[in-house]
Amino acid sequence: MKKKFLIIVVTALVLLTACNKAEQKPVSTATETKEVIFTGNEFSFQPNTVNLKAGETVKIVFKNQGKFVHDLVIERTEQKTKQIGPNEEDSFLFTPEKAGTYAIYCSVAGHRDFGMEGSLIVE
Ligand SMILES: [Cu+2]
Repeated sequence: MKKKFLIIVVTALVLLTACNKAEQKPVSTATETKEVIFTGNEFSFQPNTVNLKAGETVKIVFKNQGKFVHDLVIERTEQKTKQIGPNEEDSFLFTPEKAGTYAIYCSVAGHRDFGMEGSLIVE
């Protein structure tokens, strides 16, 4: 009787271990790159303030929903989209190294003065 009980316990343990092993198997180590999508028109970005984490790579996507050519530039970095026409989009990967506020703006002449700017707040 005692032996039978022991066999059941051992079988249960073996099954449990097998289950745990299956669960611990890594599904995927690749993490998806977070996308931050900005739309632009005459003359603003939507959204115009976005919070990011230092050291975390994000894909900055800019979609032109206006009638003019626009781009998206991150101040103090070399990073920007191409100047794109209506209904076009462009993107780039951005990894903010340090905490702080990075201005974004459209570099087409006059657009920033008309309000085409915003902020990336890096924590
Ligand atoms: Cu513009």
